[in-house]
Amino acid sequence: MAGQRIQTRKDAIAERLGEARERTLALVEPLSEEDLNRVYSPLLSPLIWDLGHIANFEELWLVQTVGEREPLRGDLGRFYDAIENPRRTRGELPILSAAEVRPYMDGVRERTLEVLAEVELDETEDPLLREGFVYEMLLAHEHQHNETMLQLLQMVDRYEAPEEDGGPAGETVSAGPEMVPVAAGEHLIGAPEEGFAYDNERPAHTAELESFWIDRTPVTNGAYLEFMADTGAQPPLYWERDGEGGWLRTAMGRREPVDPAHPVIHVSWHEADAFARWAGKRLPSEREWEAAAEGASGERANLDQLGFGTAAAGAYADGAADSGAVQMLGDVWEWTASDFEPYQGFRAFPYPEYSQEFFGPDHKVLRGGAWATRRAVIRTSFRNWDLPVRRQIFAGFRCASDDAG
Ligand code: AVJ
Ligand code: FE
Repeated sequence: MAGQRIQTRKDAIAERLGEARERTLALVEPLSEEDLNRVYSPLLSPLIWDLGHIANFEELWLVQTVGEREPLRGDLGRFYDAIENPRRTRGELPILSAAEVRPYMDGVRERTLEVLAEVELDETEDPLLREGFVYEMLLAHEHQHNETMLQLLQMVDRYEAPEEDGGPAGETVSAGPEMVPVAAGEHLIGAPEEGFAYDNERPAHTAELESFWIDRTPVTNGAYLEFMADTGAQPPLYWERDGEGGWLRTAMGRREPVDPAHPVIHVSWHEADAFARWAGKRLPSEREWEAAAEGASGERANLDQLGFGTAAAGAYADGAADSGAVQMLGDVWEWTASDFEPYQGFRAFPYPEYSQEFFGPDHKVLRGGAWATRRAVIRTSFRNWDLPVRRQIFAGFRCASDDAG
């Protein structure tokens, strides 16, 4: 019986690894070799680097560490180390070419599946293997790199998005108050000990919060246009004048009128913070955000790259949090007021370069995931972070307030 159960777990892991790879390859399928190698921005790696890095990270953890085997291609690892090689230098590294990277990805995957067949996932004290932790980490890693790839794909002219079912186009838009209240009291923050989560989500703890109000939906393009008109603020990334006083979105080489009903996206933390103050509000702390997100549905949310864009603010109301806030998960990452700091009792696991290297006042926390985030990555305790000047990430925001405003 136990053998049967383990086999099922291993089959499920193998299937999910396959599905993750299918999506990665689908995203780059329309691109030429030249597109894959092209450096579009010093802020983003060429796509070819992401592909090699995904496979090299898999080799490091699932073949070398778990399987105690030698790497296929010697010291390749040093060029795919994200900390050693900042994004602006990745276009110049002697990494695998478009012709070499696919066989390398396939070769690593073959060995990953060999090791998976041998490994003990249940009757083990090894925290890396228990409940398949390292496999969950690898799945999340490939999924998360899809999102960095999508950031770059926003700059690719006439990029043809892969056809996916179940996009947000047909979702109805709910009406409701501008803000919803969250009662004072203790709220559970962070991820429990069981199940996969990143080290930065642990340990779980309670936070005593004052009562506060939070916007029911993410801030819209329409509201952001008012803010721009009133203050002279810059437009979000990928907006251009249409020549008649309006604005166009130009991501992926398209030119579409900005939809005032959709959440604003591709704004920096500084811009989000300035908007909140202009509106007489503030950004929520990350703990307030998590409290307001309790009960939000990850199933009824615009995630997983399905529609290749946002849904209108107020959509997916049946996925609302207990607070009544909608779209806490999906559509746009939401900037919070908080610096990325460890929770009290934090322990780096399994490697300090995922979170620990980034703790401190330089990075702000984002919550909730975006349309470009794979569904399996996100949960209400998930913490993302970036520099407050960053605009190429899929980030918007919603405001909070101490009173009803
Ligand atoms: C959590 C999105 C900030 O992209 O730098 C990918 C995720 N870490 N490979 C990043 C990550 C290692 C990370 N973020
Ligand atoms: Fe990575």
